[in-house]
Amino acid sequence: MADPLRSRRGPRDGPGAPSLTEAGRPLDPARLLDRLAGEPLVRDIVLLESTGSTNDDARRLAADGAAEGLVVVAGRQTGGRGRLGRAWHSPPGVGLYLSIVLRPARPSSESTRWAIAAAAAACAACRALGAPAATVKWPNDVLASGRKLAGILVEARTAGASLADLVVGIGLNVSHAERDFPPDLRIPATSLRIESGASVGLERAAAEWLRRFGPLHRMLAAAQWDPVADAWLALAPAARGARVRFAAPGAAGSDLERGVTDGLDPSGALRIRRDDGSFSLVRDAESVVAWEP
Ligand code: BT5
Repeated sequence: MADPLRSRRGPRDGPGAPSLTEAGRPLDPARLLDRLAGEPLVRDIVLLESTGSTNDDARRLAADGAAEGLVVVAGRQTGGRGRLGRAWHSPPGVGLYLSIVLRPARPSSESTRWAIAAAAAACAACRALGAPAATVKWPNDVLASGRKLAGILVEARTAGASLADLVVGIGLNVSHAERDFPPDLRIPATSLRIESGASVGLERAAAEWLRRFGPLHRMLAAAQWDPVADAWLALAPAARGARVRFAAPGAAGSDLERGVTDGLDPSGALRIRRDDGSFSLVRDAESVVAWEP
């Protein structure tokens, strides 16, 4: 991990600091904590100018005993990760790359609930930050006009059947221009700036997410799933009533079935009603190969 700045002051504060508008300025931990006044989730912030992956850093700190509420945030990532070994493109200065350590005393089978909560909070934050048409695609992509605005990566460490700790990472495209994205993304990408034309600062983006995620996390930690699922469903129009083609668990790779989405089960899996009235539960995004209008 490179150069942690644990202080609550940003690296550019003080005399001689460059005068920058909030957009384009590095995230400042003190200003982020000010913005979070009244939201108790964040206890400490590790700010890194550059790192491999904030999720890796947060997992290491969690394994070393970091308390719930430790946030790792970086100006850029050289090895930003998505799910299944995929990369998260993390150029300097334009994106939010943030991970938080959580320690809910819950069964490990519930870890996907936190991905659902984090995605709902990210989508609601994006709506508040100038992308009013943002929606969630199951389980945890935030899209605007079919382009990806944010992604969530939840990684759990277990102790027996319980969660030892959870690291929830968010990558949110804030002030990218079109040219800042690589051409070969699976889903085209977008940013808050592209969606709204307006400038959003990284602290504001982080605060909007954390202020929404905090209450959802506390509900899940208190075993309250329904309000979190409802918050997510309200932002995920394709999660109910959309025709899909999907691979049922255990099916051979090319063996696809058709059905209609029917919300979430309590583990966060997508329920799909087949045309014959039976149900299937899908647990990984790759099993749903086509969302039909
Ligand atoms: C995700 O994975 O969407 C989860 C991304 C989580 C990133 C955060 S950043 C802070 C923390 N530290 C980390 O190392 N990770 C977390 P997935 O659903 O697997 O999507 C990955 C796919 O999204 C890639 O294969 C690309 O096609 C696409 N992609 C990569 N970078 C992107 C970007 N900046 N914007 C939009 N799409 C992107």
